[in-house]
Amino acid sequence: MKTSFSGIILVFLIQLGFVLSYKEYLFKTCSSAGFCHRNREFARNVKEASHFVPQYAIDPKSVEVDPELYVIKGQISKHLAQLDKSVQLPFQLTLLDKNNVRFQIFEDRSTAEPKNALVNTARYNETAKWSFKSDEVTIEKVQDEKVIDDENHLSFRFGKDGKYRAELNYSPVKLVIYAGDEVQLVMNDHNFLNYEHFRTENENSKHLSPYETDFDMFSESFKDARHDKIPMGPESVSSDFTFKGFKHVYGIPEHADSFNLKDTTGSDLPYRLFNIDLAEYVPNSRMPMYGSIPFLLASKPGVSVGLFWINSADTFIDIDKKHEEDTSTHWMSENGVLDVVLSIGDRPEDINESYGSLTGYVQLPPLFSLGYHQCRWNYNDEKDVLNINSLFDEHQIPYDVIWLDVEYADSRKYFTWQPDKFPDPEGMLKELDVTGRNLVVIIDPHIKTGFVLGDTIREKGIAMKDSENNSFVGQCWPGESVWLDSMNPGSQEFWDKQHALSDENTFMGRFSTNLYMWNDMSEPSIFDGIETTSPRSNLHYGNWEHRSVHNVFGLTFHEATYKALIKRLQSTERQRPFILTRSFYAGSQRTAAMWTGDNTAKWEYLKASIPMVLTLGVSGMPFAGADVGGFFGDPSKELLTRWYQTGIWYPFFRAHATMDTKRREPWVPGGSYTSILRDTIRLRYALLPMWYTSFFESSQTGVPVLKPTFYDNLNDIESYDIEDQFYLGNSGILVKPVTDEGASSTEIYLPDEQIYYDFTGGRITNRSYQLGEPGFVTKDVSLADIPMLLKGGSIVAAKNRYRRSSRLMANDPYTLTVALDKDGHASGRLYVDDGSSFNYESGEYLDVNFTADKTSIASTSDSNNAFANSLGHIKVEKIQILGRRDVSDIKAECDGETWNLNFKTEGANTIITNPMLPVNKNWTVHLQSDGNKEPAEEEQRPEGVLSSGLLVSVGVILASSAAALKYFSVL
Ligand code: NBV
Repeated sequence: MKTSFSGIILVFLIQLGFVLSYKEYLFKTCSSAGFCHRNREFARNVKEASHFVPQYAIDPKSVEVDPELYVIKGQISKHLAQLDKSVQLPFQLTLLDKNNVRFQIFEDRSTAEPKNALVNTARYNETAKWSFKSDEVTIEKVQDEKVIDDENHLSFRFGKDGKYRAELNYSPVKLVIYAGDEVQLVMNDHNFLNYEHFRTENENSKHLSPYETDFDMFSESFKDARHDKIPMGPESVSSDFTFKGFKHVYGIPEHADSFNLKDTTGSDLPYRLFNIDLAEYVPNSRMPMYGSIPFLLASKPGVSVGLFWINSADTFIDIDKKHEEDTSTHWMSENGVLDVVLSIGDRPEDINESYGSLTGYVQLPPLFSLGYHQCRWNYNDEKDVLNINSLFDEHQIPYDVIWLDVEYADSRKYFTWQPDKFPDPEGMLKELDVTGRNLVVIIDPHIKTGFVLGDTIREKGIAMKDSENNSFVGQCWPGESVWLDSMNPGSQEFWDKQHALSDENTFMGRFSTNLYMWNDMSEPSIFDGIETTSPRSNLHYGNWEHRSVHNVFGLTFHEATYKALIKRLQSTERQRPFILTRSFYAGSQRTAAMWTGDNTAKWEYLKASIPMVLTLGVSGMPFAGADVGGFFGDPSKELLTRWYQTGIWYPFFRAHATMDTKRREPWVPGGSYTSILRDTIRLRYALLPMWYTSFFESSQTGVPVLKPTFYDNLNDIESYDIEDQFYLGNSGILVKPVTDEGASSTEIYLPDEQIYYDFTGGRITNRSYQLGEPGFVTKDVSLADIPMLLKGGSIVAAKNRYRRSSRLMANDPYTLTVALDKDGHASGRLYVDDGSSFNYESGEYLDVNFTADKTSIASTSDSNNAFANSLGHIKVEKIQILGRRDVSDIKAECDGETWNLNFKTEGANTIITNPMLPVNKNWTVHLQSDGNKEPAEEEQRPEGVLSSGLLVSVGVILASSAAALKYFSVL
């Protein structure tokens, strides 16, 4: 076996710390990517044509609607003017569950003769098979009797009371989605539809339309890819889509860019989706990153629409916002079929639900994985791991997971332990388990050659192959490696075996059920690859070229791991797996969490992490986070503090750092910094009940876990651009992390006229904010402050006792915080299950609804199952009622009994001190008021009007210049 010299040098340099850094010239831009260059040229020529002649038309006679009104099929003729003949492209139009309209255009290439006889000549049509949650998508019956209206188009109604309509125009081909009579979304509005049909190089010139250029159709001019023979010639698919009346579009992660997507016209880099190892990425960029979700959400008051472009090849998306009212987009993929789902609803959540009905909703994570994760490259040995473990206890900081990066494995041969450094991994795991903690280890898809597992992969033929069908060999962390082809069904059995608990498996051992997996480098990242990844001409199972499957490969890898982990235990004992993946695709949310890769310890990366995580959330991938502290470089103490204060709001909360950084565990900065970090991490734990409830909701409906500001304020256009603050699910907690160095104040946007109670750091105060119209309020902040507000109308359940890990909090009591809205009402939800098994799927959980008004607070649940019934010992130990100081008597009523409750007034708030109400029972707390009480002197408002008869207490408030400060009330 040969190891190339350059490969050895590369691995050596990397080990010395000269890690790959982002070099623009390594990556294609639109002008150097053949298919993007050609499609942009095509679009430009079409736009400039004085008389555009449509090339694509549906032959009306070909259109068939099946008698049950489920599937519409037909042929699109692509006219080749020079040859005076047409290529037939079959299409299919279907209505799927939840207002999803799917349009597919195929090409029969069974007689095509490629330059490389080994490649599968069909267009790749299996992206949906990987991406969708099941093979069987529900096809709905359309609502019209008469779908074919005339010779020019067909149309059908769908949605509740037929409020939406899809119309397919035959010539030129256009698919139009209406809400009522108003056009919302048009496919091929600008005639950029382009489907590069198969032709040989010799006949190519006759196949070109006047709008086309033949740039890089049969050979690559991109420097590193010149050997690519492009065996199928040009095969790109593209179309434009116009969002009518929409100025705000979101999604298509992963990019280090703004939340509301930017105009890309005039730039050589439209948003690109191509999974690559972009080490040291730069913020504010349309460069591709580690994962791809070709899903876009557009919202405006009253209507939201979604576009899911089901394609796993290299893809560019141009966004044109230069139109008065509309946003135009142009989607271009290197190959595959044209397969798109357009969805429509009233609100953005409807679109999240529609998209998730196809690709699945986020897995309900095991509760521990919502706790704090401590990682670095590397914790060196067992002693180091256990020392860090006990330092957390010494400093009374909770955490749930410690992580091991590549160095734990013997010569980076995954599924082994360095024998001298990890002589007793099982003992280490058991010790972690005592305090409810877990270990995550890294397992990458590259496996060292000359190592038994690498050799087995080769022998079994389950490696990714090169274009000659030999196991592909490249350089990565262990040196020369092969890559598991997780698209090969034969690889699962091999992978299962490596993850099985058994005496023979020295890696997992027999008891390592608190060992979980981190799948890194799965783009796949290849040191001597092209654009840091696999050559496109490589082959996967089914003889599919890598170019067709590139973006979905990472998903197939972490799914293989998920399936293997599921099988660790007998079905009755199964635990929810936890896997972190770097590479992802639409559908990854079902089986993995992700993080945003190798960021840098600089303020701009901290700032960029918020819109990135929000984008992932609206794109169906809510279990996301960024490396807290920054992967490269050493953060200042202030930056580290602000990063933790932001990081506790990442759905996936992990600190990580590369090997040449200084240690920076939360106790390292020392003094007041450490006590701030302790409080910060404890706040994450206190709010775990709300995180878990938000994840549960997301796992049922696709709603993002971090809710963007505009979601609940669709009539306030300004809120559509807010990307630095968010709500924690439906909890009502509004957070504006501080991401500016030296900040002493911050501006928080209040998107509505609701009361917002100050909830800084999760603590109640005497202060609240209320504006007469949406606008900013200014809040002073010290380094210790995490700016948080609690929206009137919310009830939050928290667990405030310090425990060493989430598992140890299971029996802890709850504190409820009741924040009445301006009309005197509030509600909240608490979801609880065992946090680890799949029993919740068969109804074993507690789902509580809290409601409050001026006279009562009530808890109701109809959960009647063994799990819920076993929670009688878990009590509500405290109820904080914000802004009420007028209560004279409080009684509890539960199980037919009534008794008095102790309470006290603290500033503007009333605290019920020890109600001891069982969390799993229905109960009511009755509040009796003795009328208005005068506020303490220091709580007097300087001015303002009273919003309602309700007691609202406000201390100091600083209103921004812009917003009209209407209510500012104290009683
Ligand atoms: O395994 C080492 C690192 C890991 O720490 C990091 O989180 C990944 O994003 N890995 C990348 C390999 C290369 C880093 C330069």
